[in-house]
Amino acid sequence: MSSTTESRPRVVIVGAGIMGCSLADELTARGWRDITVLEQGPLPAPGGSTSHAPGLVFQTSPSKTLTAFARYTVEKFNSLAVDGVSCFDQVGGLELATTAERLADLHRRAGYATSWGVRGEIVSAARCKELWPLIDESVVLGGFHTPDDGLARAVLAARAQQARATEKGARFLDRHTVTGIERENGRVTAVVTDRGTFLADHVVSAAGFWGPVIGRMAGVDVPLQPLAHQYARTKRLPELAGARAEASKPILRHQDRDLYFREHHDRVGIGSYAHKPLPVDPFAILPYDEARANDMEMPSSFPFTDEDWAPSWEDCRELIPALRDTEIEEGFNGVFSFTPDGMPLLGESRQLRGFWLAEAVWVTHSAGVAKAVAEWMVDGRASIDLHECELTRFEEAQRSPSYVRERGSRQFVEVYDVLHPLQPMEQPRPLRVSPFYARQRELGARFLEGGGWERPHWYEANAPLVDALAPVPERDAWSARYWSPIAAAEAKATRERVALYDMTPLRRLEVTGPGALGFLQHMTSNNLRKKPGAVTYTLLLDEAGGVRSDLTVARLAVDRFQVGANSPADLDWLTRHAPDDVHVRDITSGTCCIGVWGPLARDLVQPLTRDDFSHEGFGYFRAKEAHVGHVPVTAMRLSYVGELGWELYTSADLGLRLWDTLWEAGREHGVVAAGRSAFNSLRLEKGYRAWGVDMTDEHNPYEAGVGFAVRMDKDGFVGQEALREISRSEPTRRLTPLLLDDPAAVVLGKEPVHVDGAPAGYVTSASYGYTLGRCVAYAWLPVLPAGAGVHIEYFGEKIRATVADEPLFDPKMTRIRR
Ligand code: FAD
Ligand code: THG
Repeated sequence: MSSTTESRPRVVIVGAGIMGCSLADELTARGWRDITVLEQGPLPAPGGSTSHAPGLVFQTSPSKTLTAFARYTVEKFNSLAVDGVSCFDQVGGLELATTAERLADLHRRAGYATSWGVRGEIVSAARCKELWPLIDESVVLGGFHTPDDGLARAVLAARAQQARATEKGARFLDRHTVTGIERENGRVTAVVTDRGTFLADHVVSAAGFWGPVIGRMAGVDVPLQPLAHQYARTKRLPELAGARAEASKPILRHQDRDLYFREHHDRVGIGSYAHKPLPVDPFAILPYDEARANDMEMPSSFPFTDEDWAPSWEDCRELIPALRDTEIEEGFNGVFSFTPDGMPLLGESRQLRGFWLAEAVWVTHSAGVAKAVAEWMVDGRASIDLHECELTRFEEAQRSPSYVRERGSRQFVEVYDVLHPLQPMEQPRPLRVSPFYARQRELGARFLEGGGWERPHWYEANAPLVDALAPVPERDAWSARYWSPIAAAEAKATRERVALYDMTPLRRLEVTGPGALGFLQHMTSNNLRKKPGAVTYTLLLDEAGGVRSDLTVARLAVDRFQVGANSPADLDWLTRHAPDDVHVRDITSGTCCIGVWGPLARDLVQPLTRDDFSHEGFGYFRAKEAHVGHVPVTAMRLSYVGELGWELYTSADLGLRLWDTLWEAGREHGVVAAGRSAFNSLRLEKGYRAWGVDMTDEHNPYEAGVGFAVRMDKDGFVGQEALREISRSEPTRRLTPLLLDDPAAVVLGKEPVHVDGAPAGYVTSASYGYTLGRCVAYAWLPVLPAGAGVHIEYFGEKIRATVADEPLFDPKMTRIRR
């Protein structure tokens, strides 16, 4: 890029649905002018998903980021109007419960709303009837009312934003079909259409469910699956006769039957997720055809299939008896995008620089997404945490067409299900397994899934150990899911004897080359200029000082480092910044890792090796290449569970041998295999943060409690300038350790925390601390002194907790450093 284009980059956006229009507006609002939006269909309703979206906006989601997107959409659309008609109709939202399980879940959703700042309250069946007089309240147990939700007028909002962007210099060209993306040296250079070529420094695919088609032109995977979803309108209802407003009652969800409702004057509009998944091939959809413009269906609209609708229609009539006297007047099977994890696909592609995605975005989140992507493009970073949405979050194994199709379809099915936070998808499994998988199965591992990996949560083989425990408090049915008292036994065995943990899914990067040290020094916050053999805990910060990740960096040789990382985004971030004399490689697949931790770890490992594993010969946070039995390992003396021991790495082919060697030698020490459930408990007792849960790039290291890993006296690292400013001011919030007062109480994460009776923050992660005999919860809260009392809201109940001093366990580190 020449410097002139750098200051005034040329941007081409593909697609003028709600996403493309919002993005053009947010980019021009930030001073970028040279914006061209190419759209194959005719504006203002070009025929994508936006053209007929009924526009329901329920803001509340388990995801803080999605909720923030939705809040911004509501705020923005409320301020936009076309010809005096507002782009948002704030009729409120109402979610109904017809089962006890759903009612409990609504309490949980009310908790999310409070945590993320959305107004809402649980209401009685009678109040539901008041809000929606047509429902039969005898089938309803209660509801969740959110007065600030409502209806987005999606086409109007697209037009309004198009107009604003046009005023500031953007141009919108409809009836331009994109047919190719040109590139040179790994960068995008131009977009080809049936009516000419458009040079571009940045191209954003906002093509909705056509994303994979545009992606293929660019050589970029776009892991989304389009599915059809039924939407229908009834005939006029006498009960609604005379309605002057388009809608006056809250948008309504009946999730127990996978249905939602809105008014269209005196008709009712109904959407259903109850039918079987109806996947659509985005490559098979006919392009807009000018010659047939008048008789052509919109490409995103398929004929209504009555047989898929029939069962739902019965459910509608049960809830709203007035529907028994009417019929569906019109309906269609409308297509939109689903991703393997239900989250949008945002960000610049790793495969092609300058090629961005803003895909799989609901109308609900559109303005918030547009703002975040525009910030990202213009400033290099968004002001809110996007890690759940980043395109780079998927592993190689999660991008195959069959994975995307299976998971996408499953997302459709589960859209309104009551989902436990730990509940894994059932298919396709198993996908990735460690070399110890066979042994884990023999030991009765209960697996959950993460990043495609099978991860033992606990081992049934350890059940006999439960008898020797002090009684573990009984749990409510919800927190007892995906949990077993066996985790307590595994935690105890780790604290008292020794345990093997499968750490294979922990992401490992190798950074090599003459520039490796200088590069890592520049990219991270701690000092890595140490002799080979040193391991350092350090942070990846962004320019604003936000925590992008926390890493361990082992200097294995002068020019060779092994990095323990978090998400695939870390690989992307490092690769993106690496100079030519530095090579960054993900070595996770093909290698494996066992954590051997507990007071007897040394007794277990030392006899297996001629290398010195004594405290003097192998100090804390040191690394060594050694042999354990027949197996060459890289050993690192550190422990996320806060006990003496090592992470032992080897190649995958030798993994099983390593496991068996340790297992055999461990018998006399009472070794156990231990799972993630115990692991999470132990690390919280130790106060070790989990990146992505406890802290993200929204937080600086000081408030997150990892300021000890920042060396301000070091010469120049990313984020240092910003931290100079930040380190001078007093923090206003802090990642705060809490202990629940009642030894039998538990919370799970994301619950709101009340201080002096008012919501003040939210829990990040929580687990019962088996050593402490209390549930540990970390929460983002205003700065509070140790001993302060707070309340955590769990299913509508207020549970007492107390701010603690950290670390809660072994503050003098006597267990690790010996
Ligand atoms: P689109 O609106 O599909 O826009 C993409 C544009 O790209 C299209 O106009 C297309 O013509 C253009 N394009 C594609 N290929 C090319 C090419 N090669 N060259 C040029 N242009 C191209 N969301 C909610 O938030 N609330 C709801 O209540 C809701 N209900 C829904 C109900 C139905 C029946 C459907 C179908 C969807 C619903 N959605 C809802 C989802 C929502 O409509 C979509 O997620 C959203 O509209 C997607 O917007 P978009 O701009 O990303 O995509
Ligand atoms: N092992 C390895 N790499 C990792 C992790 C791991 N990288 C990602 C993630 N986990 C990083 N998180 C932590 C958190 C805490 C510690 C290590 C990795 C830790 N902290 C000590 C403490 O805070 O007292 C020591 C810090 C220090 O001495 O600087 O051990 O699990 N390989």
